[in-house]
Amino acid sequence: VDRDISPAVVETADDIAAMRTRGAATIADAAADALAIQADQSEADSASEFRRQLRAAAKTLYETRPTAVSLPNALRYVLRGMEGETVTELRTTTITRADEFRADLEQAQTKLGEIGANRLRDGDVVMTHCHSTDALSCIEAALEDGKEIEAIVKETRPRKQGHITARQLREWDVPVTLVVDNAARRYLDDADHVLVGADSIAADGSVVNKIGTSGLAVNARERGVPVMVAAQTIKLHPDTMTGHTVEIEMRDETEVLSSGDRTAILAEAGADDSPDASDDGLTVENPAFDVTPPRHVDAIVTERGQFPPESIVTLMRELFGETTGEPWEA
Ligand code: RUB
Repeated sequence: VDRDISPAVVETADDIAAMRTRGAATIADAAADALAIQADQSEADSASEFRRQLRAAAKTLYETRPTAVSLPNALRYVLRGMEGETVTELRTTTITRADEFRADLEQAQTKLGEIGANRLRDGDVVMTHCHSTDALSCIEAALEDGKEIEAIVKETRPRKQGHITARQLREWDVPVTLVVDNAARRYLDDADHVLVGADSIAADGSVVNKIGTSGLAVNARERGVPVMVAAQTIKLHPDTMTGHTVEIEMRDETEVLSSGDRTAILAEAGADDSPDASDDGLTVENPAFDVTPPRHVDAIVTERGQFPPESIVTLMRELFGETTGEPWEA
């Protein structure tokens, strides 16, 4: 551990890794805030040392979770705004840039919500998956327009982010029907929209979001229910323009199967579950995200307007232009 990295940065990184801070937009906001704190608390005695510390802090934050591109996009944005010859100048520009990023993030979400709300009619029933602040912003704006909205909320195993969505919707007085993930297809007949967020959007219009999104989208297409993805442009993944794929995070197996349950399964099966049995034949896979191909998505709603997934690449080119290396690797 680098002793010049602020404990606040380490704490933010730990919170992201452990999912106490979660969801792509919230992670980006927390990361920008952490860089501002690093800039504020840095005791660097030279401009180059200050820059080194900020890059190290960004790297610590970057290495927490791999899938939501809003995290590297946030770090890149803040570090590119770090300008000046002296520590004081660098500190000021970095903090200003982080504040600007966070304000833009909030504004983009509000704007996106207003655009997404136009797709929702009075009396519509929306099916959600996971917990997405961008998706909820669309519902919030529709409610502000005086529309009545109901929600079918998928539980979202293994971490049950559906509970967070249900809590927020009930706070807004939206009637909620909570269902287990496996019941989604049955309840699609009652839904007018599937509304989800995104962790990353690739140049071909593929949507990377919470595991289960792709199956939901396939079922929705089969049932004729439109799939709407609410994603600020911070979710656009620049590396995918040059052929890179988005890494899907694999999380700990204990999120799916506790060690107690594992022991019980193996004991009941009469298998050898001694700790030194290196391969007991029971494998748990726990991917956190999946990829929904563009043909199963009807619209990607951003703060820059609504796009068919196949044309999102034009927006990406406009926003990112030529991509360069990561600033924390400079
Ligand atoms: C969260 C998730 C959300 C997106 C979008 O996964 O998949 O749908 O991050 O959220 P996890 P937002 O719980 O594993 O972080 O719209 O708030 O950015």
